[in-house]
Amino acid sequence: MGATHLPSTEFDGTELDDQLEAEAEARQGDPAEPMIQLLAPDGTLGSDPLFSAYADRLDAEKLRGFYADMAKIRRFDVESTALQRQGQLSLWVPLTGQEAAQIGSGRASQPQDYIFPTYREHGVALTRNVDLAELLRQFRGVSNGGWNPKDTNFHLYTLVLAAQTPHAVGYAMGIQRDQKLAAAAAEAVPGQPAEPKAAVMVYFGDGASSEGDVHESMVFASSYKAPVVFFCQNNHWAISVPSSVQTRIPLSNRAKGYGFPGIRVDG
Ligand SMILES: Cc1ncc(C[n+]2csc(CCOP(=O)(O)OP(=O)(O)O)c2C)c(N)n1
Repeated sequence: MGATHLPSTEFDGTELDDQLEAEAEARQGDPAEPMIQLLAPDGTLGSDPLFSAYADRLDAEKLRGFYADMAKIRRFDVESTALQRQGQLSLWVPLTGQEAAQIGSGRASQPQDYIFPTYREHGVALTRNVDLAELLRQFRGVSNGGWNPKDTNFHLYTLVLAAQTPHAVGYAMGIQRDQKLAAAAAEAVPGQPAEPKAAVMVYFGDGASSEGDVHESMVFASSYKAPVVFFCQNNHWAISVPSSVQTRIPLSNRAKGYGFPGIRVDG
């Protein structure tokens, strides 16, 4: 897959990832399970037995880079909202308050990974080097607006709630099959470098979590052990419906029912 020009991201596959999976599995299922929160609202740095190890690997320059991305995308978001109010854009979907979740997760993705966004992942788009002007063209309704997903491995926005989740799982199952073929080919030709492992990340909202598409996707992902991360951004509202109506338990607890790890993070 393409996107080799993307900046190398912050984490690569290490033994920490295996630890993370085991820890996440041990933690889930408890309704009193606290959120993972490294930074308190007053800016105090807390600690977490597992996740602090990831934070410790980020030096000051990388942390400043995260902050710069968050500031940049906030500025872009404010300007885009103004453009919508001026009638220049037919629609704008703000990301205010979701900057950290988006920049953090986007910067954790690898260039070979493939991202399926909703319509609100402008911060993730920034981390994947999508031309932000293209986002504006799409929301202006320019008929040839949009970007070529192959350039950045960042899919076009999907406005039909949850429709991207089965696409993402299908894509992940495709990666799984390609990698099996590549591994067999590499075995046949000694010395051939192995393809880097790739995964899919799919975003959706708390409201979309009630759609059948999400349920079906999670069943398929689990049954086939597809390399996919379901990234639910719970901003507490689906237009006028509060998240308390979508679920009686923390959404991350649902993962256990499907048979894969789920963690709840303060975004
Ligand atoms: C299949 C479908 N049903 C309804 C809508 C109308 N709609 C647009 S956004 C939205 C709420 C989505 O809430 P959530 O999934 O929490 O995401 P958020 O917009 O809060 O990021 C709805 C119902 C839609 N776009 N697609």
